[in-house]
Amino acid sequence: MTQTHLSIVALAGGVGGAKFAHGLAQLLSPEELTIIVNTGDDFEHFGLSISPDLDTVCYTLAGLANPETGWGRAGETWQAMDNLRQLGAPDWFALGDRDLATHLERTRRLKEGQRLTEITRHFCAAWGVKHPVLPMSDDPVRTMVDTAEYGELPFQEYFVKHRCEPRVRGFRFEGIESARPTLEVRAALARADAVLLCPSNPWVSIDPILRIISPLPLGDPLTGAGGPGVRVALSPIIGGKTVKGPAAKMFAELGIPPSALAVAEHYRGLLTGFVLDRVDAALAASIQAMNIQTLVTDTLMPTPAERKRLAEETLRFVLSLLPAPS
Ligand code: FO1
Repeated sequence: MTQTHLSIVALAGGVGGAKFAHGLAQLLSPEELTIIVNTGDDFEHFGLSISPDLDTVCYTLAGLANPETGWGRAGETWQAMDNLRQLGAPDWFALGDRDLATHLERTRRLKEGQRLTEITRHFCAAWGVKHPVLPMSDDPVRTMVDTAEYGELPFQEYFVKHRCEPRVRGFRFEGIESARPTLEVRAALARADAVLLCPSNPWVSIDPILRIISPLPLGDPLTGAGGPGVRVALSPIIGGKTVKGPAAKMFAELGIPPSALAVAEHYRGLLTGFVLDRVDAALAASIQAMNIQTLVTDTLMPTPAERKRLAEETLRFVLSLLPAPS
């Protein structure tokens, strides 16, 4: 597939989102694809402003990501971290030397008054990322995880420090009420033919973005009038498990058996299409019964070629869902 002349917006967070966005970026031009990224995972550490999901998406698109972890940079060195450890500093969040430069410069620019959107655009240009990567908002949003053992934990403490082990009772997105979608996010959604919800964690990666953009008109799913009528999600849950990250564990702890069907139900009322793995083919009928069209395919993305293949199949599916031109 080459030029589709479609305008696609992908909502992404975490490693699964970054991989799928990379697949899309191999097929669509920068005019055709915009990626809106979760910033609820952002936090301050050692006085630095860290935006893990933005960095994961940008490093992945730039071909700079660490292939083993999916986050951080390839060929990383750890001199600063080793020295911090020697000084007795907190070492639960691993900051590589190259990655540290990103946080130092982001923090400096934010302190100068630049918007996170502008800073991300500048970083993308420096790293050779051509597709627009937009933070969901320039206003701070902080995901808080309510846990049985520790009460409310800031997201990175839950995710990294406690290795997602505490039992989840719910989520709160601090600052979400006053956070606004940026002009760039509004413009991308206004011209979009379709919005794709990447195979990211529905609770902590996609929900904050949906909360931010929910005041914007999403259009009629049948006619496409008034906004991007086609909305397609990809399941991050395959055979009841997540490839990476705590999404399946979160569903279970919130009393919902984890499955692709549970993901489709989570987004109920929003979707026109849903992509699920072959191992979950038996769930397709129940999803179709919710008036959501389905694509059943291989959704694992172990290689860049697989990312591209899944993106290509998803785009063909999107094309089939678009209203016929009148
Ligand atoms: N994830 C970890 O599991 N351990 C880490 O030490 C860690 C460090 C880190 C540094 C920079 C960065 O951009 C991401 C980092 N991540 C780390 C990943 C990150 O916390 C999560 O992938 C996301 O927030 C979840 O979407």
